[in-house]
Amino acid sequence: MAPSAAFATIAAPPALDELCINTLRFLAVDMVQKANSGHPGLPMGSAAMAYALWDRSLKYNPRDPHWPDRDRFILSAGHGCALLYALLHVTGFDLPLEELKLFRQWGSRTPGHPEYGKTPGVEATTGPLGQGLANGVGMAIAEVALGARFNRPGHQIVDHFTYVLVSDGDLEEGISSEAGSIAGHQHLGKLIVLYADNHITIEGSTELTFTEDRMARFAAFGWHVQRVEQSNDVETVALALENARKETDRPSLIAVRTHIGFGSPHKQDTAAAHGEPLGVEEVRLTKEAMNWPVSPAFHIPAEALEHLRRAVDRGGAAQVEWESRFKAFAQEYPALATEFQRVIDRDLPKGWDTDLPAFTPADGPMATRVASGKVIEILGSRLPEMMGGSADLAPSTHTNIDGVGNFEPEDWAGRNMHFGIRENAMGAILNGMALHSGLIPYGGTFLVFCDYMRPPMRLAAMNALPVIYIFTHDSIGMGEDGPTHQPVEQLIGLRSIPGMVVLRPADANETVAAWRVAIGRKQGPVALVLTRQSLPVLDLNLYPAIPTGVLLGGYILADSPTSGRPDIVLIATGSEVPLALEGRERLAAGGVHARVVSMPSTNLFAAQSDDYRARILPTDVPILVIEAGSPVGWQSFVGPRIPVIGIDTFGSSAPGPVVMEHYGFTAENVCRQAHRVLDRKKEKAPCALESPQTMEGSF
Ligand SMILES: Cc1ncc(C[n+]2csc(CCOP(=O)(O)OP(=O)(O)O)c2C)c(N)n1
Repeated sequence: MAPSAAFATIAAPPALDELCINTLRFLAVDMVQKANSGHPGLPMGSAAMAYALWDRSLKYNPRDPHWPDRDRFILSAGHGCALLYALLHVTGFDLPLEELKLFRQWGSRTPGHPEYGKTPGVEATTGPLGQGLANGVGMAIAEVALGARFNRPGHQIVDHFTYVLVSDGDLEEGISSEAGSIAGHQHLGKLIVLYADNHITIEGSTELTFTEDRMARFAAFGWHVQRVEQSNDVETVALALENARKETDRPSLIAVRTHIGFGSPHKQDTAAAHGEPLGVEEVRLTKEAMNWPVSPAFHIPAEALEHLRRAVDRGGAAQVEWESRFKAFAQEYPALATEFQRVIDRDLPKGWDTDLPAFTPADGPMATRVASGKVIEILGSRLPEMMGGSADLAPSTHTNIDGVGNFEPEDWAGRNMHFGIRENAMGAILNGMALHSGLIPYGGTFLVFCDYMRPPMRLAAMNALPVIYIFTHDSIGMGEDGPTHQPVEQLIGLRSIPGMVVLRPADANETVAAWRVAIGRKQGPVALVLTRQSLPVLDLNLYPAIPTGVLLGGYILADSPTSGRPDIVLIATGSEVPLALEGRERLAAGGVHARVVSMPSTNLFAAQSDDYRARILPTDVPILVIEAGSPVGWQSFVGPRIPVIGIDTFGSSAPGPVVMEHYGFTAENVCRQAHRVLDRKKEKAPCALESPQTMEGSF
């Protein structure tokens, strides 16, 4: 599809092109040299192709970096960010030259790798190689999904391209195959990837490690592939981009034979140009060789700036043109236009969470994954922006929404996504969808496999992206599949990601409340950690605190029978809450008054006032924690000497209840350990009629 008329550009004469490209090159060189840190090589080699894109076809408005129908540009090779900052400055984004001079310095808007939210025009935080490419796939998915939902005959209000610039490292990372395969399968024709094919990585030539035919590989994924041999030939790159845009049925890869450190007499085409400043002398020699003034640094020729800054008028006109089209759309489809604005702003419709189900014990024991599936059904029907799926585990993770169809090339309006067994790409695609805006993305797998998507989860948290993860089979209680599938250290791993909210609900009703948190959180990811095994439904008549308590992260589920101070507080999460309740009964029979605190989210609880936390966990009352996961982390959270019934080894293959019992997750052991906490000298505690058979857990 060709760019809209309002976006047609007039090519500069070749000499002016070269001046503009060298402006970008030397701004990057000077930034890295001044910071004495950074990566000059990729910017020097890729400046021409980036210029060809930004000057000839990229649809963006430097004065409004958030305009919904702009083209997206992601620098997946984030280490080359000096190039991106140079582009943003010269084209007129709010990034003054002063900021370029503060590259990589404390408090600047030009950090060492692009950070979403810090620099206007940066569409994604990049640096961990491969992630940006998969983010681009997510953005391209968001574009077609929103187009399918909102576009009407004669009204193409969602109609933009997603461009990604990748390096060898991006394509070496496995995620590029995961994401490339999905993009090809989905026929994402408006995804265009420029590949800086410079044959160099940090350790030397790509001949060392990377010798497959990359073009054939992407062609096999179903991509349209092109090669450009002369990276500095702006017209050829522009033509390849034009061809790529015309190819609407397949994503495009354009491999451009670039030269790392282009122009540097001693460092071009060597790994030395990759990750360190050229050096004062080499900068001088490079500038002389390319007929560029050696000083002052950060030189921007007036003609180049004048030409590049035309982006402001051009982008402004493109936006105005879109806005007038949107107005016409709004006149014909007012409700749809209001809805479009709502989802782009990630506002929730009124009443989205009214009358969510209240489960009763009469519903029978229910796994929290099953309860979650029921909530997804309801929320999915109320929130058409909910879109997601699973990494080939939907029947287990209960992530599908009935009746909304599959997202597939024949039906981009479908909302059930099949990511295939590609967790890393799934996470990064969800990030891309969230970065695009207009959708509430979610993805599911077994909790143990969240390790496969840790890199994108970390980025989601860093970027405060509203992505929802549904992790089922949440403990050794999942049973027969054994230690490879039984998560132990994953819970603390997730909780330790700054900005990630983890919720491990104790029953179906806590699951409803957990979903309320997840959908209501507009900034930052939420991980829902759910059981495979059935759990009793907690009676809301007996435990009325559940719906509001979950929102606070931890709350008193059942207090000591006397209104006074409890003898002990039992903190439990998820499937261990029923054990704590039963343990409390047994303790009561022995005259010990226990309070049960359900703590579905340590993250949310930690965010409450000191006052609230002290009310729930009085500082002078002993505590026992019960959680079928690694005990690491609890002590720093509740106190250094607090005992935990947890697991400090891997699980075992056997039916879930057997495994749980062997690792000490029984009401009897809860009772016994509570007695030990209260009176370590006591030999026998009145917790069971027979002598205990269980192991004690990592007490
Ligand atoms: C996941 C990940 N692993 C390792 C790195 C460290 N690293 C940064 S750039 C790079 C490779 C450089 O080669 P290439 O991608 O070809 O970039 P170029 O040399 O062209 O700048 C590596 C290993 C990283 N940023 N991300």
